Amino acid sequence: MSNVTGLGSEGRCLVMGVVNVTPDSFSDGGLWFDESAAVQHGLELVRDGADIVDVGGESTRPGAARVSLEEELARVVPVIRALSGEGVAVSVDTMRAEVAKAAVEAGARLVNDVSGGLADPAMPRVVAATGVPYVVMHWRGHSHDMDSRAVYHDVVTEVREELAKRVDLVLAEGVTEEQIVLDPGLGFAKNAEHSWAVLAGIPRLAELGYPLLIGASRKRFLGRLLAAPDGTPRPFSRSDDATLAVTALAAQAGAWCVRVHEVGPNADAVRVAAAWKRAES
Ligand code: PMM
Repeated sequence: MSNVTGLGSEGRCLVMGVVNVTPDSFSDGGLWFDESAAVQHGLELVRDGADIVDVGGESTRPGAARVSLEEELARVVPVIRALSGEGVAVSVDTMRAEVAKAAVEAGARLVNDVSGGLADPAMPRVVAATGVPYVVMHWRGHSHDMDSRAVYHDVVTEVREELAKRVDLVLAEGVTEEQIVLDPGLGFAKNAEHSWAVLAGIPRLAELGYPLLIGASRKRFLGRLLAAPDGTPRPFSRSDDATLAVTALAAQAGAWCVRVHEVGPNADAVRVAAAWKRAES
């Protein structure tokens, strides 16, 4: 899928490394909260093989409260400006149109909106005006109560239908087909069973005709799978190998990009998947 504006496919699944400039994100909250630490971490992710660095200033961990617009801008814009200045392809992880606009002005080359335009109705129009790729994620509501929305009859069908509706809406607001990347939103209003079903459903989601981004890294459904015999979930700090397995399988299933915290091994995994696929053809 090399049709996404300005970001080629390199003949393999791309790797998006995560820099959360937050005090409270699920797995790395507080680690890169300082501006220069965040920039250094972003550069390290690129050295490890990241194609894109995703900079976010608002935690979406389950139960998280929102930050103010001013706080979010102050967290992400300087980091995006510095990384972009170093030639890094930066994406901004935000649900706010004003942050997306400021981020693109600071050099961001992709807008990653976990709400798919639902949290801020101005977002699709603003992204349309920028012309940068737009990640439209499946989302049913803010983090404080998203778990209560994890109710489905047939999760893949419903995620697909709800994403298709978002696509119609963002297209109507002026976003072009070439800008759109879809993401099923693992863990967002989805329990572990739903997240596995969504991964198995990648081929059906790909039928929508847009590149797919998959964000499994360190999520709760991996910790649940790897729980101790007494049922205690595996901590996120020890679920990177499971993330890697998802990356290899998602790449094999046709994902356009994976969003991960630990870039190096995942960058290797997507190369393995690409070599395997090349050998098949
Ligand atoms: N997950 C998180 C944050 N942003 N963006 C996209 N497109 N897809 C995701 O799955 C996603 C995201 C939450 O993870 P983190 O708090 O560990 O970064």
